[in-house]
Order: sequence, then structure tokens, then C-alpha cells
Amino acid sequence: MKKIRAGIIGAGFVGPLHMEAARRLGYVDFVGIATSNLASAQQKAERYGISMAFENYAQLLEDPTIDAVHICTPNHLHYPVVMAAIDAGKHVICDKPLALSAAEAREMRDAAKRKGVVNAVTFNYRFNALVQQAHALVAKGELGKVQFVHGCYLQDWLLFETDFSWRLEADKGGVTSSVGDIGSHWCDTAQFISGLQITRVLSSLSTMVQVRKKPKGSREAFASGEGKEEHEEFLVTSDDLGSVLVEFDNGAKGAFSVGQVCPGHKNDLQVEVNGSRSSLKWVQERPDELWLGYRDRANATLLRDASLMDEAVRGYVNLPGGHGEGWADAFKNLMSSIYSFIAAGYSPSSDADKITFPTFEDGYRANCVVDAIVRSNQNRSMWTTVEY
Ligand code: SOE
Repeated sequence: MKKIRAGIIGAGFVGPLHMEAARRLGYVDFVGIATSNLASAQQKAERYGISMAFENYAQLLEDPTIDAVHICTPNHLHYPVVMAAIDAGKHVICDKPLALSAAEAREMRDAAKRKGVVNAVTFNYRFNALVQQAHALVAKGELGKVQFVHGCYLQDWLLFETDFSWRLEADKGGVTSSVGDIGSHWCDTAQFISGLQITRVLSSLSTMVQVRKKPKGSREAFASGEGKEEHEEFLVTSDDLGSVLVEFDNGAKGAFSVGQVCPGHKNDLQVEVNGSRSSLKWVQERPDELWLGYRDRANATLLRDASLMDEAVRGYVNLPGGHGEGWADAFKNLMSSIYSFIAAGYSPSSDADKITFPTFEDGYRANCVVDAIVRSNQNRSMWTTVEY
């Protein structure tokens, strides 16, 4: 198989995870890296075994031997870097959320379409095998009519005033932190499982930790500070907690909460779907289990095991039952979905039926929902229509 040559732009928390997942495929070579400056790019190139370190992303994009680029920068750089990458004719894999606003995301989606490059957004939770199974069960009508979709995405890594991330800085992360960073995942996962689109929202967002100690140097996600480094007081304007009521395009109702300040919750994404016949629930921290709920027979838990799962989703199972799979395996499945499309030489327009990964269209739609959630909160929690 011909190797695909990839470049990575930004290598904080998530960049190395993109590389690890794509490298597991065996036919993706990371050959170039650009970060905030040459010294850091060189240091990371050495650490991750990448041959070319570039002074900036523009130089990386000029390299004609690079086929695909991963954009793993803070959110505010997604737009300029993605637009430049598209212009350079690279296939683009951008971390989520795609953009700071739906308006930016729309431009990115349209530019990718015009150029014909493969475009993907890393909504990775879709790629857990049991999320695929949940999607398949709903699509086959096993649950009956979907009536209620609810859950949460709670974390605790921003609980203390000494915790900090660029995600909390509006000019880098966007006006919303908890909704943009993890609420966007909840919406994508819930929409993927249910096969429905969110059409209206009503939200109430809060900032529980209003003043934080911002370290002088950079800090990666989930790394805790003890307030000992040099820091400055930072007034937080974006949310770290919120609750949202939602309505879907088939009339189904829903609700979810997001929080980055919820002690004990590490990466607690939960989605439950209640249909007119049965229910299901998936919990990210117990990724190998799918709860199935019934009125007229005993509830059950499906443990991930290819032989017990829908034929169509068996390809998302990497290991036999009982051999734990989780976050990193789902990320690998996502990379496999994107890179097998690129390797086959498919085009996003003429081979649209072969796309199994989230595209910039999905990224755009998630940004539309996030924008509506922010608008609802600004308008004293009014019901707000999602403008696609
Ligand atoms: C931090 O909240 C974070 O790394 C998110 O940015 C990721 O998208 C999520 O998958 C895990 O948590």
C-alpha cells in the first residue's frame, strides 16, 4: 500500500494523540511538524520521530510531498490554518470544534468543497464500537420512535482556580468553553446515535470559577497547576458549567448538562436514548458496555463482542470480547475511516456515499448548535432556533 505523507500543525495535548492513532494504521507517515516556533517544533520532531520541523505552518504547507495535514492548534487558529491548508490542496483533518463560529465554519466547509480536498473533524466518540452499535440499533428501528435523548458531559480538570487552559480564553477558545469544547461532542454523539438533528435549544450557562491563576508559560489539558508557577489573575468570561434543553427534527425532546468543574467526573460523556419501544445508554467511561432498557422484559447490558454485534459495525471492533478497548481505539477507528478514504483516492463529492467520518459539514452543524446555545443564554434562556 502506498504510504500517505502527513504533517501535523500544533502538538499540545491532542496532536500526539492524532499521530499515535494514525500511525497505528501502518500506512501513514508523519513527515513534517509546525508548532508555535521553530525551537519547539524541532524538540517535538525529535521526540515524535518526525524528519522535518518547520518554522511555521505556512512553510509546512508549501512542502509538495505532504498529502494530508492534521490541525491541532487552539481553536482560534483553526480558521486561518485550515483555509491555508485547503488553498495548498492538502487533505485536512481538523480537531473539534471546527471553528469559533458557524460563520467561520461555513466558509471552511465551502472552501473545502470548492477545492475537492478530503475534510474531516475529529468527533471521535462516534467511533467507539458500541456507539456505532447504538446508531445501528436506532437506525433499524429497534427502539421504536425516538422520544427523548439526554445525558451529560462532565469533567473536573478545571475545578480549581489554579487550573488553566487556553480553552477558557475567549480569544483563543471562543466565547464558550464548556459548550464549545465538550458540549459540541455531546451534540455530535447524540445526533449520530439518534440519527436526528437538533433544531431548537434553551440554555443556562454559568462561570463557576470567575477568577483564575493564569500561568506565564503554557499548560496542556488535564495538567494541573498548583499555583506555584509565575501567574497572573485572569477574569474568566466563558462558561464552565451549563444545562441545555433541546428539541430534535422529529419532535423528540432532549436535555444535557456540561461541566468542567464537577469533582470526580473525568471524561464523563453519557448519552441515553428513550424510544417508544426500548432504550439504550452509552457511558464513555465504561466504553465496552451498552445498556439496553425494556418495559416488558429484563434490561440487559451488551458487552462489546463482534459476534454479538450488528454485522455492519463489526469493523469497529479491534479486539475479542473481554480485551478492553477505549478512547485511543475509537480515535484509531476514526483515523482508519478517514485515511482509508484518502488511500482509496476517493473524492468527497463523487464518492460521498463512501464517507463514514464526520466532515466539515458536521463540524459546521455542530458550530450552528453551539452558536444557538450561546444566543439562548444571552437572551435570558429563550428558546432559540438553530440556524443551519
Ligand atoms: C478537554 O476538555 C478535552 O481534551 C477535549 O478538548 C476533547 O475534545 C475531549 O475528547 C476530552 O477532553
